[in-house]
Amino acid sequence: MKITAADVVVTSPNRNFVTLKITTDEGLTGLGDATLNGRELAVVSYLRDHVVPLLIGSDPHRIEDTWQFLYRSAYWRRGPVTMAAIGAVDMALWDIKGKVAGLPVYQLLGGASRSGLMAYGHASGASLPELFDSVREHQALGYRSIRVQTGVPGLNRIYGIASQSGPADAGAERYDHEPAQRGALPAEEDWDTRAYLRHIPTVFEAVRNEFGPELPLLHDGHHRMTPIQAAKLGKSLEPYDLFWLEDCTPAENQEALRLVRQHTTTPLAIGEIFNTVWDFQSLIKEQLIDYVRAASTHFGGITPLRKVMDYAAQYQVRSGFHGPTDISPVGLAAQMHVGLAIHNFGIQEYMQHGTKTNEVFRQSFTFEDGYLHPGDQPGLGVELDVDEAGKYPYETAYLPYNRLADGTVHDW
Ligand code: KDG
Ligand code: MG
Repeated sequence: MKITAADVVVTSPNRNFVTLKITTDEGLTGLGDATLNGRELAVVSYLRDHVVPLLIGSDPHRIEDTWQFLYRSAYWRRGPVTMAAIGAVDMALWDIKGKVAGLPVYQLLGGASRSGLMAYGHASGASLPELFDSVREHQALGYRSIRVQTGVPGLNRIYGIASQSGPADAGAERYDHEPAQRGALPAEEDWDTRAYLRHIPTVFEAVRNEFGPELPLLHDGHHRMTPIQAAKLGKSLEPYDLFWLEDCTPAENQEALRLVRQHTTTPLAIGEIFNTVWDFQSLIKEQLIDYVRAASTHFGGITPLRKVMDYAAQYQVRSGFHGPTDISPVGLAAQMHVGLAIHNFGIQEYMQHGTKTNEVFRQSFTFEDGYLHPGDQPGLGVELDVDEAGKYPYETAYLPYNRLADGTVHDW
């Protein structure tokens, strides 16, 4: 079998997505997600100009070899653009292999290790009453684990508060553009870490009082704290028994996690902006984290995601793959197959795509009683409706950024 075509499809139904569609001489097709939120067109060029010409005529069955060839022959290794492009090729080849075998990809990875994937959704509110409504709304949608983000008194606009609120049946449209926003320039948000550190423990105390001790609760610090601030937050949240505290410090400074670990037993999750297995090497080996936040899309696909999880298994570190709406249904499906197959699955983030996105990407996964399952269609179980995709041209959109009260740019 040979690859005869590889097309890059850009579409913006509810938000921008970049999808690679590989076609073989036997008429089979495979899909890969190459969406890099806010920098989408850089990956489009990388694929169209530098990867697609290398794929034509090659054997789609050679997944590992193709991955190593694209990674090593570029010479310029790693980085989100390169790894999103390689990830899309890798997913598309697994999709094709599954279709040839007549099996869902999880069967090719060793078969199911569980019947479903526990998923968490995003509850948020500017105030406590809004937050409680949002938690109830997510419970009504079926979620059994919930991420909690709230407004902070004195700050106007911060990460993680859904831009729209509404009844449970509108939940699927809530995260259309989140957290990127359409427009020519990025939106500016404000930040004050001391105000945040004072407020967040009171929020978790209130949520525990309202919803009891059982509900698994998560929180995302979104890279904003210094190591000692993160240590303080982890310690102050211990009474509320978090499932995890995510991205408590900026990911570049991995030594920070040593200091945080010395002070708190709150479990730590990190890595949604990592793009290779090597980014996790020390953190896993030194047991500085509890959950791997990588996404198939930005991490080079299914092949390296499986490898990092096998490595993590030796250190009792579990998966918590990144699943916001900027991971397309193809990328989400890819990591659901990995999550179902590995032994050390932890939890899967699942925010729900909008209606138009679900018309462009026809999916076969299910979400029942808080558990996801990728379905049993051969391959990844997602098909792209190219005509539907064509209705929605790319629209410029950027992630917001932060400034402190004195105008200093801060981590977002
Ligand atoms: O594109 C950036 C988003 O994917 C990110 O802000 C979402 O932090 C995020 C999360 O945990 O889902
Ligand atoms: Mg995050």
